[in-house]
Amino acid sequence: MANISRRNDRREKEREAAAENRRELIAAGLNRRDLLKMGLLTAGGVLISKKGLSAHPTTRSGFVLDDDRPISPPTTPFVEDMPRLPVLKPVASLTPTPTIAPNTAAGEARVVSHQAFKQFPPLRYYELSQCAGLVRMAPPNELPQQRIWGFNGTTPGPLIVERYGTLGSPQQGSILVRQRNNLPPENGGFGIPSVTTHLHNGHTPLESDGFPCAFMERGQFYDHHYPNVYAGINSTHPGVGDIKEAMSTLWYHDHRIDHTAENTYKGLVGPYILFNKFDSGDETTGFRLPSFGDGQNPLTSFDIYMVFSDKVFDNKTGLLAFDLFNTDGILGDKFLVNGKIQPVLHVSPRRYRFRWLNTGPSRFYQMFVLGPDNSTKPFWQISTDGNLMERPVEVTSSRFSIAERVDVIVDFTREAGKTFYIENRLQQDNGSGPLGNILVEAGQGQKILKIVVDGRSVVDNSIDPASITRFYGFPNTTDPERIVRTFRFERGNGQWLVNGRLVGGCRDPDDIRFAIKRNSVEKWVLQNIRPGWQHPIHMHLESFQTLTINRQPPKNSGLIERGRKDVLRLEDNVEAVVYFRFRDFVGKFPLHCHNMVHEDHAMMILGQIDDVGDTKTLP
Ligand SMILES: [Cu+2]
Repeated sequence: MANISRRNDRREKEREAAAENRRELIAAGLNRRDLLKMGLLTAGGVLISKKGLSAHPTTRSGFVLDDDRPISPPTTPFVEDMPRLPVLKPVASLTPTPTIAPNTAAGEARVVSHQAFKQFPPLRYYELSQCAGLVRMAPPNELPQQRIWGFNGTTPGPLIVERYGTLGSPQQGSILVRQRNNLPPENGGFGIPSVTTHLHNGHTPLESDGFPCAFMERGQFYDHHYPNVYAGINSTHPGVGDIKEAMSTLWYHDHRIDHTAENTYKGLVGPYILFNKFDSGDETTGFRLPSFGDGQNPLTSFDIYMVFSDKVFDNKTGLLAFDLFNTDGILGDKFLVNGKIQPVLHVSPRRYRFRWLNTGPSRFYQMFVLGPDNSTKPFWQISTDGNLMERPVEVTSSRFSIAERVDVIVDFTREAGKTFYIENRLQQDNGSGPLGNILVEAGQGQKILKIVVDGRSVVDNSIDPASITRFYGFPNTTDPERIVRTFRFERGNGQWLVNGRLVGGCRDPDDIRFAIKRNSVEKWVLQNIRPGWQHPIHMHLESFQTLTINRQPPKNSGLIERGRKDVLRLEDNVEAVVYFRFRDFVGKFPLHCHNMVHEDHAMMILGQIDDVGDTKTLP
């Protein structure tokens, strides 16, 4: 025992020394390129250990053990209430008035004209200021206030709640969100005040999508036009779009090339919900899912957005820490819901809809509802990535990696007086992804949220998910494809590649590597043949459907694996085939890994949609 303890003491000192030295390098403003020149970085992208920069041991399999990440100071769990995210209110007008052509004279950062402004004139305006804010993430006196970057100075940002238009007036859903960059020049160690805001899962004209190279610098603004229309409006389902392409749980976040992990970790994430007359937000109409209400009142609001993130805090200062030199992926040892570490939610004895979003940067979850005596409470999963499945599926857990969303219905009707926990039981020791499917025992995982059923009894007009036999159904996947393309996600030189290359960066013309023909069908083969690494692959503009995984149709009922997603959790030794329709809008977009650290180093490929397309099968 004495031996082990002595060795751990030494490791602890090395870990502290390495962290200290890395802090000094970051404070000196040196980037990876500088370090490579100075010989402090190996060709593999790892800080060399002999200078005391890295306490990383490397295993025989080549994995870097991620045990020199800092350990956060202790915090007391389940003290503070989980915040319900406030709903953003529209503004009556914007100054200057939004224009179709970029208003560069007035400081707009956009360089491409709005392509669907006349077809879907925005009926409501919103404005968000990206700025620094002081927030408390832990109970008082446990961690200092954190200087975050957030939307209107908060993280997560305010909830945008919108509604699709209807037949005959699809423009009813159209909005414009003006983003302003009011970030400070100093970053406190990480983050850059040069941003671009992506609406994740939006079927959005691409000049408003938050292209990773469409930078908005300090002092500038950027008008994002979100028509909020079903895909197919100009093609397969003219006029109103395909209801089977309805989306519900989206989010917005920074997407700056090379710096997305830092900027989102620093706070630039926010939730977005779309309702329609079926998924109506009112439990007395449509599919009769639990009511959204005003999102705040616990006696009328039963549809609750939960933003999960994991973070690590500097052991000495208690301030949020981000390791710029970790390229495997960053794991936090503190778990936050809606900006608070391990909070408490009080509910009434009735059904609730929870919308679960994982903002990473690098952790995968398998969430269970843990009940009294380490029991596991079943619940209903109704969506994947914000898109309702064909029907609800009863499950005992939901797995989701970075940027994936699942909506679930949990029934607390007969649970008055009891206490539950949202518990992650998926074992993950390294930012590269979980190693296999190892689950810990009930009660031995990470308890992230405590739920106490001590709220007042209220009427429940929502319907039992067991009696819902069909939402919209899935769109067909039988129309023939124009082309099959293959994308290999792989590792090289300690960085992350797609088809053998890093993303080229934002040189003109933005390193566009393939072109899709508008209003065509494509099949994509997504490959990850390297053992041990997992990549949540994200595509913009359209949801896809999974046809096969390792040449087999999706397992079990297949609904969860098959159903319209925008992130494919590409596990190791996997080849997946997915089906896409690219409709309605043109422009440039990225395909990338959503482990945000992989994305920044630089597992991304840029393409475009135009009216010609190309025939590159291996772009
Ligand atoms: Cu990845």
